[in-house]
Amino acid sequence: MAEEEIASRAVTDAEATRFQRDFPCLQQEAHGSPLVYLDSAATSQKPQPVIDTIKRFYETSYSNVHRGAHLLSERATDAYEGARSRVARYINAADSREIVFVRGATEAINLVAASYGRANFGPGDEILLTEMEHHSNIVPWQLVAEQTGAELKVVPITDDGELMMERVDELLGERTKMVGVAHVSNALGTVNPLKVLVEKAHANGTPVMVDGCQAAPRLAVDVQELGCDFYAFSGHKLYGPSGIGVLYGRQDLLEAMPPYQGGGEMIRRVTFDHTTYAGAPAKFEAGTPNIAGPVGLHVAMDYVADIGLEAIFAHERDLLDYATEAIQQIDGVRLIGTADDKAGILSFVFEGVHPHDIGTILDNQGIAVRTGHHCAQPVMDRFQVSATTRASFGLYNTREDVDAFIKGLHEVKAILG
Ligand code: 7TS
Repeated sequence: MAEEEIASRAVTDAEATRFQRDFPCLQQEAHGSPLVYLDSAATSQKPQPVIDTIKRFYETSYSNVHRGAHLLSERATDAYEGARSRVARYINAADSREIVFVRGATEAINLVAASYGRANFGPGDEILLTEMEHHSNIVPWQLVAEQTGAELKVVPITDDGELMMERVDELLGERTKMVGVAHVSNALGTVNPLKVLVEKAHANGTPVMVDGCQAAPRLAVDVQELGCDFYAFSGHKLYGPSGIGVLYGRQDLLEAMPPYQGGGEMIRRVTFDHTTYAGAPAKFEAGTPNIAGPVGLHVAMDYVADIGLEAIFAHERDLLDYATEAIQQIDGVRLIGTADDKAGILSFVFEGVHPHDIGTILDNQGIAVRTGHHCAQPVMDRFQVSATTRASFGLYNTREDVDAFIKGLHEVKAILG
């Protein structure tokens, strides 16, 4: 996309300031200064319509779903299934039966690893991951590898934090039974060339599991265009409630997969001798689900879609460029993650200063960032650091927030530098 076109479609700072007013949690001071929230990659704040809808749902329509023959159950079921259709539209799935409600991205990936993996992996088979994965797209595959005798292979990353795409062809082989990749890296901000990767994997007959946790809140996701087989994300990073997430799976794959957990609502017929299962997605939603979660997520998706994901991405990208330029003027700063294609996530280290100290000094000025390994220890190993400081942007951040953050870093330097 041409740069002017991106700029003309970006959320403006004035709009972001207006959106900020929709988020009650942002209307407060922290340690005597106005709160500057730069930790949306960990979790985002919730707009008033999401909070109000959840409250109203509990006040007027709450009941269990898919069972009672009464008015409230009907209302709750309609709201729950309406949310499923909303999610399908959000990521352009072909059918709402391809949407499984889970606890979050972590559970979505565990579900695929346990169900698809145990059914399809054997000794000597390979699972191809990348060096920039979040632990939740590594450990579930390690668990199933231990159980099946499969092995992990890893696509390395460059000094800029980009996938070494030229290594993919040699790593994809006859034994590769799954590719697992983040759409956007939470530790580096890199946006991965998914379409190319999916094409390569499919040419090899290998399905692709995408961890879309950091992409779904900031990029327009079209699972049909991407061509991926599975796509996972969490509601809480998408301005919705925590405890609700989404697994998208291609219908033929979901139908062929065995259940992940057993219990109520996932069966067709149960006897002590034999049980038959419901079709997807019910087969993967055993027990009473999080009922209000999808209802809140529905409204969060409406909120984000009204603003427009292209406009949100362009705005976060503007903040990233503005912050990147300013932070590079500070002596001793080293950026971790300098890919060409980056989303609104800025990770860095400060020579001789521990990230936790940076986090504490910024917090004293009301600025919330995340410090640590970001559940991506292989990334830390790759860049030979134990931790980074990370500022991440949301639709409600402004250049004024970035100015406060940069001023805060100068303060860090004055105290510790
Ligand atoms: N994948 C990515 C890329 C993530 O960023 C996260 C959470 C997860 C998976 C797991 O999501 P969950 O909702 O199931 O926990 N990332 C972060 C983070 O960067 N800081 O706190 C949580």
